[in-house]
Amino acid sequence: AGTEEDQKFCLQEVLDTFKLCLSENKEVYLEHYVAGWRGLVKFLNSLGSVFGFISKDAVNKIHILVTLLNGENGSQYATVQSMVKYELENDLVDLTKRGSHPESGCRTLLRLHRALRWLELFLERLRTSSEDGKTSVMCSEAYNESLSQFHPWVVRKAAGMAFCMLPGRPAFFEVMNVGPTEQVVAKLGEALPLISEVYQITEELYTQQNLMNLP
Ligand code: 1PZ
Repeated sequence: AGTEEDQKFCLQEVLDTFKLCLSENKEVYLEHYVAGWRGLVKFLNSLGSVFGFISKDAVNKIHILVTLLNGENGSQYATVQSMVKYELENDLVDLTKRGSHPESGCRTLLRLHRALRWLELFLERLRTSSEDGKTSVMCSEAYNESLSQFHPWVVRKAAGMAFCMLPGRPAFFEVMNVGPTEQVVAKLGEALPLISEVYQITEELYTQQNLMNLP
């Protein structure tokens, strides 16, 4: 039997987990945030092994957060808000350079948070693209506008090469596993505001707490 990351992707599932992310008072549940990423990794894996170096990093970060969630102080990690408060109050974050806490929840989540902006930009392009739109172009445009600024040259280069291997829009929509094109577009329209809200809330929290540049 394969691991969870090998199972078949369904966009609906990811949509559902991002729906569950927000509490009534707009806090972000880490458990569901992580589950959302798991779903995305599943999707990436079903696109082929050239994306392995990307999904490997994402899986690694997911595991760091899950370990914290299941650890002895797991209850402090219920939401992104409680995680930030707990780690900052207990000096568990390397703030200016890497030191004794290279795998804090705060810095790990920041990496996924930055990637979430890429996702938002990419999915919005997919949603509004025409039949013959090039996914590789949409993907690299979204990447260049967001995540790339945090990556060294080698990673940007490797990412650019991987993007070229993306399937065309029809095959891409097929892998999303939600039915005909119009339904995929509708689902994307549903998912995007949720992803965007989770992103915005995290962004505001991190900016407020001055955590945007964690090493
Ligand atoms: C559909 C095509 C997927 C394209 C994904 C676009 C993102 C490209 C990112 C390529 C970088 C992967 C290599 C690892 C880089 C890490 O150095 C950085 C920083 O972490 P650090 O080194 O500081 O610990 N990691 C990241 O920036 C997180 C990247 C997560 C990417 C998750 C993508 C999930 C895709 C979902 C597809 C729908």
